[in-house]
Amino acid sequence: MSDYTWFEGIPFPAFGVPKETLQNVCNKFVVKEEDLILLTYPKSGTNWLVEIVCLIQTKGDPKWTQSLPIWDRSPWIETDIGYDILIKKKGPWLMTSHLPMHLFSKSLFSSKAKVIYLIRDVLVSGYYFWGNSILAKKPDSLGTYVEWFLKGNVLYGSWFEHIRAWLTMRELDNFLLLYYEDMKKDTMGTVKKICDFLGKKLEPDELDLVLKYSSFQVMKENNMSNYSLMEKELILPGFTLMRKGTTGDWKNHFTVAQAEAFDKVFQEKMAGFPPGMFLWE
Ligand code: PPS
Repeated sequence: MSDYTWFEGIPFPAFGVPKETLQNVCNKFVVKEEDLILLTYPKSGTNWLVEIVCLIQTKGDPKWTQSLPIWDRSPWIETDIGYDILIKKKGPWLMTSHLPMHLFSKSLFSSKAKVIYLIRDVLVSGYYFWGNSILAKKPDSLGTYVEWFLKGNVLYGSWFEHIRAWLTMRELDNFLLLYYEDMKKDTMGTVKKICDFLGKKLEPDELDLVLKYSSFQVMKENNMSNYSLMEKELILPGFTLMRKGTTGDWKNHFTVAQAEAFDKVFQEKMAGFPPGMFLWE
């Protein structure tokens, strides 16, 4: 079994996410008004979002995305390396986080810092990603992973609780909710939505460049974005960030019983949200 960093009853990767950093993020870190925070539960399409935001900032010029690792462009606040980069750097900050809401810096909730929260049906992606790294306990089958996932016994805790909590901010002006499934269907529409939210005006040819350089194929070949620079001792054969990049992959993997078990927990946990709130099939 992999070791974890346990914090407030939630397991985090033992490598790179120490308790002290989690405590600092939660209690000490002060978000600035001009910051932009990209928030996701793991495997929601975080890196795709980071790539798009970076390319919007450069108006489609890929020099930045092709010369600096993605985790240095938008540091992960809960990692020791990311936290260190952020506290040493003068703002405004672009940062990424998978943290559940109750463990994020309290300063966010009284600030006008912008937050983009991206959600996705993540289970199958997580099964392959964590299973091919040494960061998480390896399940003996997808069935076992489904059981762990439904109980929230996985890295970063319950996906359901993560979404429920962060979506309490969804009516705020400084909060943009995105869906991976929507991004796939209408990438240009999503990029324009992000531009509007950030107050960025890009020309049509610049928008085309954003799309081009954040495409699955280009990101897969970009060593600064495809995690090929990840420490080799953390990964197992078969590890990849850019696995398939599709929606609805559960249909290729779940048994009928697993799909029913998932639906049942989903209905219970997400009761209270308006119908049509979640876009996955
Ligand atoms: S992580 O490790 O939690 O930060 O992973 P995350 O980036 O959130 O999610 C990885 C999944 O996102 C897919 N991805 C993309 N899909 C479409 N287009 C682009 N450009 C893109 N970039 C990353 C990636 O393939 C992972 O999904 P799966 O289903 O595993 O392929």
